[in-house]
Amino acid sequence: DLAPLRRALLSVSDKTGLVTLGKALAARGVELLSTGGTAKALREAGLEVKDVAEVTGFPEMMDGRVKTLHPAVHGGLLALRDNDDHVAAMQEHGIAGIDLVVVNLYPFEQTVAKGAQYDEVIENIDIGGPAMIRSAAKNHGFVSVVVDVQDYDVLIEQLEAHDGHTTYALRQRLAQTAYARTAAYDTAVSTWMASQVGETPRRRSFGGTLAQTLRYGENPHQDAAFYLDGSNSPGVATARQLQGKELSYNNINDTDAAFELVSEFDPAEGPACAIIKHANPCGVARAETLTEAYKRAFDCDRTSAFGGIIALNQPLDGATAEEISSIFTEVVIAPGADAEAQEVFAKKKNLRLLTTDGLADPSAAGLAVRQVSGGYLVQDKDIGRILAEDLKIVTKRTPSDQEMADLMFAWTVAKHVKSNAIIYVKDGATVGVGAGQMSRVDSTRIAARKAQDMAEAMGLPAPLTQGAVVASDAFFPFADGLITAAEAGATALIQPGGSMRDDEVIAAADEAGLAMVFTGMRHFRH
Ligand code: 93A
Repeated sequence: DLAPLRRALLSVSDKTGLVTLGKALAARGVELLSTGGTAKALREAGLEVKDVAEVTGFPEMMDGRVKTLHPAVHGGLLALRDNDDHVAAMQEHGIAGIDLVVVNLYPFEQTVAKGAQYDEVIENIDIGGPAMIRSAAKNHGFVSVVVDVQDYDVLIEQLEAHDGHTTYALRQRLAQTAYARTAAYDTAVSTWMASQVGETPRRRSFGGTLAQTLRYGENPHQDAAFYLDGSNSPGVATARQLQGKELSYNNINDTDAAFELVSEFDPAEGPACAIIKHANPCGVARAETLTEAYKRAFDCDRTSAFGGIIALNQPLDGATAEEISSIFTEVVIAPGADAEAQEVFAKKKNLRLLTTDGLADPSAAGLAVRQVSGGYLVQDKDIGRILAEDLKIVTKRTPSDQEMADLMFAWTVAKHVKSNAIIYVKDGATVGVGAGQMSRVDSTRIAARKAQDMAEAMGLPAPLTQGAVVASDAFFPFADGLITAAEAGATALIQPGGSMRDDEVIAAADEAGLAMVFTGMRHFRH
């Protein structure tokens, strides 16, 4: 770790906590440098402060637009203290190192929020502040940067605990916070400017990199673009497209849903296939071979699978490609495709084939962002996972081993189906999916009804829901949903539990001879 802090540059618009911090620094013998208003506030509290103007040799000018933008400041922030050339340059040009920067920016967001005129908003775009923050954060090996009044206490505590210096871990964390602040600040500026000039998907910044402007959005009258967030995990954003037309907005959305779902199934445990339509699975299956997995997924709902998006958890082979080619499919995504498969698909010019380097990691933490009018909702990604030993058997009957395996499979699929989600599963394949209904009993009915339709279309003696298990993404509020599932032929159920009427639901399950397990975890998806 470093020598104790010697010089700090304080330049803050929000003066909250400034004097306390200044006193704590001065008490440790740290020299204070400041810009106009900040220096004034510190002097009024009796502290000794050097003006940045004295350091730069230039007065603050142009209404303060140019105060700290000078090599004497940025050299002092950016110089690598252990680099001989950098140290020589500091000596040659009379630059002294700055070990700590405390900056909070012109109140741009507040100025917009109070409805200020255009010129006032422009004057509140801070340039020198973000520049110092970014310089100090880049050089976090040597420099501490504080952009949040909330972090003053942590800084003071560390200086006391570590003899006047900061730890690398703290400087690194502060640097990350600093870049998050400047990114958010620039986003606020660009969002406001977009409101002035009219925003379009390709012009507005979302904190990502524009990867592609799309032909249109969810509908042809909507303009659209695809942004990358810089994370480099296998998925639709990083996949290679081997053939086919350009991906559309809906293709990208559905391909993402398909690939995230199929990635839940470890290839070491066998092939799996998911078919997606309108962001919901219309068939998911595991089997001995990839071709079989595809066929069984297809058999869940052949009608909906037409024009679907297919994701595989293993490289596409020729036989599976042949099978897929028999109907119209929009996109196939898989962790690879062999030469034979590519040859088969080459005949289907419009079919888009995407390959990835492996699967997505379903346990990788991350954030999920959704827009609402006037803001964003941000939450952790749903990486909740239930193991068989976490389940609570609540009925008289215990699920058989086959039922238990199917219950786990159904529960995994349920996480990827829009609420209210009801999934019927038999022998490792979905046989009925009820998605996106406002009432759980409707989802239960729709899934059974579709299985009935499939049985008729395929000439089966009975729908595949006979003897199937059922997963429900949230608890059954009443017994009616469960009774509907039992009438469709379900033998076992998995659901979170936790309803006021759990007793009624359990009694109905016992009466129908069903086995039921509670997960204690919900998987809403909207
Ligand atoms: O107008 S600026 O973009 N030009 C600068 O060189 C500069 N240096 C610091 N704004 C600049 N600042 C900002 O001034 C800081 O980010 C801080 O928000 C504010 C502090 O000014 P004062 O100390 O005069 O209150």
